[in-house]
Amino acid sequence: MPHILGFGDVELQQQVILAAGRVKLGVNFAQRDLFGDFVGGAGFAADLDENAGGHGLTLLVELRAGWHAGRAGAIPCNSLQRLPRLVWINPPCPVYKRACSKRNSPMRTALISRKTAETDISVEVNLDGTGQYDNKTGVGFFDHMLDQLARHSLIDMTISAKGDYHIDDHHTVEDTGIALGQALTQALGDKKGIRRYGECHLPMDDAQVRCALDLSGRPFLIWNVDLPTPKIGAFDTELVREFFQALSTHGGITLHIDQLHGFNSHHIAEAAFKAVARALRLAVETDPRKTDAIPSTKGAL
Ligand SMILES: [Mn+2]
Repeated sequence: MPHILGFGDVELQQQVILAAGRVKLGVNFAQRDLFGDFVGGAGFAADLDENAGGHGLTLLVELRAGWHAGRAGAIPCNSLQRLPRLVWINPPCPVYKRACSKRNSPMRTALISRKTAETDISVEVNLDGTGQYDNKTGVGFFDHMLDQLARHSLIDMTISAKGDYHIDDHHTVEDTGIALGQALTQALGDKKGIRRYGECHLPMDDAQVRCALDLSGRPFLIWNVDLPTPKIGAFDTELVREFFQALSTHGGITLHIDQLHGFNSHHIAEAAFKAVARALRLAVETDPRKTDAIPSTKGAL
């Protein structure tokens, strides 16, 4: 299936169906073929997830055109390219996790839609991607940095944001960090089999920035970086720290970023994003020596 939508929460399934207004769902929790009478509308076709077995709460819906489900239900979608391959609308329920753990390679993807009075943001990630990106936040230098983050983490990233630019770029940058952190948290799920830790010393011309991070679930930012100019083009340099603070908090990341050298603000900021990207790449990757366990003696992260 080229484009699928996964969710494991009956209440949300009903929201999607009501909002779409095009499909009917017959649910019988005791039967394996409980989704047999899911009737496709103009844009929908449905299939039973064969891996769900008798659990009955995992449904994969193939989206053929026009719609995908966001947090508030189904919303119009511009093109097939914008459709997520897999969406977890909310953190997977235990039954959904059980169903996923049966797969040979569970999809580590997420979509977050976050709307406030200040910003309207959607973030899609695929941790097992190739570093493809399409980032449009309305803040030019920030897009350049997000592109670096995707390219060098190999996490596919599609971010679209609209913010209250008439004030400044602060809310847009901070809230994008929040949404991206939430997406990482959701895509990582229970963190089974990941390496957990990552680090990188990244040079860029005059700048060298070191990142050491732990996907610990315990947010903590160490920010030992001095950007010598208040602006990079039109961008307020203090927002770099704001972004990483939000990413750390909502991604549950112990995130240490230290500048070792550098006098050019653009180079220092870019080296920071690239260092975090390379460290993230290591940390989210599967450890082939221990694929079946959560990397903690506590048994949870
Ligand atoms: Mn650059």
